[in-house]
Amino acid sequence: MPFPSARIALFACALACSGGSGGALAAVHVVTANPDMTFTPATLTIHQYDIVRFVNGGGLHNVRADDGSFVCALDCNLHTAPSAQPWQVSRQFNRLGTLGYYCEQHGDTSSGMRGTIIVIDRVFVDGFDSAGD
Ligand SMILES: [Cu+2]
Repeated sequence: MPFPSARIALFACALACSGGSGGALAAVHVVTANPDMTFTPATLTIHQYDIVRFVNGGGLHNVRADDGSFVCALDCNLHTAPSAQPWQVSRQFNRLGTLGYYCEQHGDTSSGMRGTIIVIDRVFVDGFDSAGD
C-alpha cells in the first residue's frame, strides 16, 4: 500500500487549493499603455468576469475595442479621446472569447498599438463547480 497519507494530503489540497469559496471574486489585471506605443502585456488571458485596469504609463493614448464595445481614456463615457494624462480605467469582461483593442492615436483594428484580451470560462479555475454560469 503506497503512502496513504500522501493521498490524503493531495485530496486536502484539491479542496483548499481550488479556492474553496467558489471563485466568485473577480481578479484585477493591469494593462499599461506605454510611452513606446505598446501595451503590456500585449496579450492577456483572464477569466470571465475578471477586471482589466488600463493604465496610461505615459504618452497620448486611449483604448478602443475592435468591436466598439468600449472606448476609454479619462473615462469610458465622455472623455474617451486619446489623452496624455495619467488616466486609469477599469472594465469587467463578461463575454467569453478573444477581443482585440487598440489606441486610436497609434493603432487601428489591424496594426500599430494593439493588444488582445482572451476571456476564458471560469470552469477552468473552479473545476466542475460552474453553477450559475
Ligand atoms: Cu497610443
